[in-house]
Amino acid sequence: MTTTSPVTDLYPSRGATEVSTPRQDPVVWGSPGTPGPIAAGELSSFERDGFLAIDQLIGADEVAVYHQELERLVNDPAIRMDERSIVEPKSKEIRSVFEVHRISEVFAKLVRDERVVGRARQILGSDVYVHQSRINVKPGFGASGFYWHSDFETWHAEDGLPNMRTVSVSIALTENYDTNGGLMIMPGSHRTFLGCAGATPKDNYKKSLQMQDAGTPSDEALTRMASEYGIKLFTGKAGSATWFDCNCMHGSGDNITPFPRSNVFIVFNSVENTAVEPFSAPVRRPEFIGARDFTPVR
Ligand SMILES: O=C(O)CCC(=O)C(=O)O
Ligand SMILES: [Fe+2]
Repeated sequence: MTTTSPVTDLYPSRGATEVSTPRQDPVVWGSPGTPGPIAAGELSSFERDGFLAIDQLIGADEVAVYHQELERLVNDPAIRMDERSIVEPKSKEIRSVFEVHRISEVFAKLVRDERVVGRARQILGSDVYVHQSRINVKPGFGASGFYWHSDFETWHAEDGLPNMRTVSVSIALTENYDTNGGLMIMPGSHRTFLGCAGATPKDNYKKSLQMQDAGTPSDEALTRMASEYGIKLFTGKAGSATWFDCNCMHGSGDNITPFPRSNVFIVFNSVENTAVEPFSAPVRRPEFIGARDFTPVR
């Protein structure tokens, strides 16, 4: 069965050719004066660059709690068997665990933390719910990277998010060095949407979670964008965080160091931008990857 959305598709993708569309949406949806944990100057740099780095979002004692919880999840045989766990194709180690805010009360509390959800509300200018959460474990000695992509390209094409009103935070639970597969973003790339060439296969998500294929930009587009925007690597101690807009072109390399790079990602979407049917995919992805419960975080 083909499901397509009746809502206007502002961002065509997965057609015969790759196509660029200027961003049709604001980056910061909240009004500048609205109080919150983000300072006015930081909000305008987020708007310009598409990201905001925070040196210390959570303290060392809190990091210990969250890191211990990550270890517990990764070592729990029941979690390994769960469809929400994705394993590395080669080493069979856990690569990601999705929906950690539902699996774990510890991570649920992190989502509700005002330092976290408060920033998301401020950027998106409304109440927010969690579209996706995951831990990306990236253990040492060969964990594979995440190829270049815009999250919004997938969330629009495969999950049916209509507008760019979604923001992610990546919180470091181990130090992110310049060597262990840290997040890389092309600053300013969030202002242009790159619609990717090629139809979405059914069950695409199963493959794409291990290795991205459909929704992948061409070498030519990446060369053009990297030349225009440059590439910024995010490093920081455990407890640091990177907020980034849903349409940033980003990715990360393999981790061949002995030092794990383990981060928790939380994706907040505005309650005024709830998912409709996928814009360019035959079926919806499972709810543990693209939520259909739009209950606001309180
Ligand atoms: O963990 C990373 O380095 C990047 C992950 C990412 O881009 C994603 O989960 O969508
Ligand atoms: Fe991503």
